This record gives sequence, C-alpha cells and structure tokens, in this order.
Amino acid sequence: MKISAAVCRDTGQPLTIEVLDLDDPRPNEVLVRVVACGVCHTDIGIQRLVPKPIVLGHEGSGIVERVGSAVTKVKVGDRVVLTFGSCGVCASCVEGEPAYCHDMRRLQFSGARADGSPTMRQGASPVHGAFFQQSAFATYALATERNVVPVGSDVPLELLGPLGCGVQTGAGAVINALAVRTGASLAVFGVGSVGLSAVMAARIVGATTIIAVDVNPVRLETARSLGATHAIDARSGDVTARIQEITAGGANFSLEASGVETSFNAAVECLAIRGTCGFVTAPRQGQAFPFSLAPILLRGRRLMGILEGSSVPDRFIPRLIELYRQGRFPMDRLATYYPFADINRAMDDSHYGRAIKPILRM
Ligand code: CXF
Ligand code: ZN
Repeated sequence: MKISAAVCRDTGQPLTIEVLDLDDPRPNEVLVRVVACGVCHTDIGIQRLVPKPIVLGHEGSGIVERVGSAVTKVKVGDRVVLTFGSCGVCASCVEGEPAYCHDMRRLQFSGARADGSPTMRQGASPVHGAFFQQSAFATYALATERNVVPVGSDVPLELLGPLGCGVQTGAGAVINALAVRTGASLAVFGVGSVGLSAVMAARIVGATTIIAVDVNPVRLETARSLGATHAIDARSGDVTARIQEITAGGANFSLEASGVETSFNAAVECLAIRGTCGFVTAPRQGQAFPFSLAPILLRGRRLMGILEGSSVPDRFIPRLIELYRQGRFPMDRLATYYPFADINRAMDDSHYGRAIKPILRM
C-alpha cells in the first residue's frame, strides 16, 4: 500500500516526507494505522549507524488495520502501542527478558525484517524500514505480533506511544531493573523523558529521597513537581558531595539518564556502600570511561546496564497505563504535540532540550 513517511536520507539532514510502498502483513505481522509517534533521542543519535535511506520512529501508537493469518493477540480495530522487537526464542526471551534479546541489534537497527527482507520501497528504489520492527514516522507501520501491545479505549491513544520506549525505559529501570525499595534513596542524572519517568516511578514505589540532577532549571522544577525531593544544578559545584550530604553517606541507587559522559562518574561516586548505579546509555563507541575501580569494588557497589527498563512490554505497559489512569503516573506532563509535517522542528526541539517528549500526530 502507499504510505506517507519521513525518510532519513543522510545523517543529521532534515527528514523528508515522501510517498512509499509498504508490504502487506506476513502471517506474524500487524499493519497499524499510526495515530501518533513519540520522538526518542535514539531517532537522532542512531542515524549514522543505520543503513539509509531509512524510516525511523519507534514510539508509535495506533489502530490495527490488518493482521497476518497467524496473529491471535490483536484484531482489526484494536488500539495498540508499538514497542521494541524481540525474537521470542533466544535464552533471554524464553527467560522473560526480551529487552536483552540476543537479536536486539538486528531487530531494531538493520532496517529489515529478522530474515533480512525489506518491508518498504519507493517504486524500484530500496528504502529501509522495520526500525524497531515498526518505522512509525509514517501514516502506517508494519509491526510483528510480538511488538504490539493492546491498550484500552479509555486513555488517549496519542499519548501512549512513548510507553513503548522512553517511558518504559525510565520507569522500568526503577521498578524492574533496580527494584528500588520503599524508603530508599535514588539520584537521577538527566531529567528528560527517561529521567522524569524514573522520578515518577520512584515516587510510586515509595522512595523517600529522590534527587534530580540536570543543567536545565525548567526540567529540575518539573522533576520536583513529579516527585523529586531535591533538585541539583549539575553545574553548581560538587554534585557528588551534595548527594552524599543529602543522603548522609550516599544514595542506595542512581540512574544515569543524561548520556553526558562527565556525569557517568558522578552517578557512580554518589552511591552508598552496596549502592547500585543503572545506566540506560553508553559512552560513544571508542570513548573511554575513566572511572576508578577500587571505590566500586571495595564498597560493594554495582553497575548495571539496563535496556528498555528490563520491561516485558505486554505486562509492564498496561500496568503503567493503569497508574496513569489513577493519576499516579502523569506522563501527559512530558508531552508536547506536533503535526507530522513539523517533524524536523520536533526532532530539533528534542535535541536542544526545548521539549521533553515531542509526540507527532499523524
Ligand atoms: C535502545 C538503546 C539501544 C539498544 C536498544 C534500545 N533504546 C531506545 O531508544
Ligand atoms: Zn527510544
């Protein structure tokens, strides 16, 4: 079928909205009419590492338009959130950890289905799709049964796409991966959409000291209003010492969600004895991470790499939606809406921190 999609032809260049041809769904696939799609920093940062031209977008939400012959999870007309792809048969998937799918890289970033076949083209010219098994910067997206999550009709569908990546990354890091406990202390470095989702989750689980660290005063204020008990300007001197002081000896948990290499060390050094630091980003390829090992090993500290909040999306996303319904997880506070035609403005606003979570309306 013909679709309109935002095509990334060159790294860092404006996306162009073009008419493309999208495949019909295969037996395990679901065709979704995209209602909205969030913008995640990965849509920007990954451009130099994926084959181009490509259609990005991996926080789609929409309505099922067609299903493949083997699909049982959803039917035509169902409302769905699209999330990351996973294979379902590797050791991680069978152990209930699809975020660590052994095929993660290929399923999100190869620009094709798991078997290497393309999902879209422009006449005779190839265009890469299947980004996160969705490529949802488009009017229609082709997903697999495994990465569609059915959602109810009593919540605004256009808000929900970011649950599929950024929001579950932050909330899941706190709830699933770090398993932050009632009464614990947590320092969150970087309060964009991932960090603010972590702050909201920390309040839900009953953390009593929630410290937000950022350079943006507006975000720090937002963090406070969403549950942070303390807000620290990252440029205001010795952040580590300040956190050690607030927590009387170090935070039980920290989360590095800024992607700024200089804060990687602070996120480790602010920890208490036996504290754990979660990382949802990594230093750029080839970039050293020059932290000293002794204070980690000799204090029983732990470092944990966390992907997609260690989420099982079919279970975790409905739980976050129920918390939103109850007013306990106000993720609507993160959203700024843009018409699809303004996708380049939305990407820029994300990149320069002018919007926390841009959401494109298709
Ligand atoms: C990604 C980060 C890189 C690995 C897969 C998941 N998160 C999405 O933006
Ligand atoms: Zn993402």
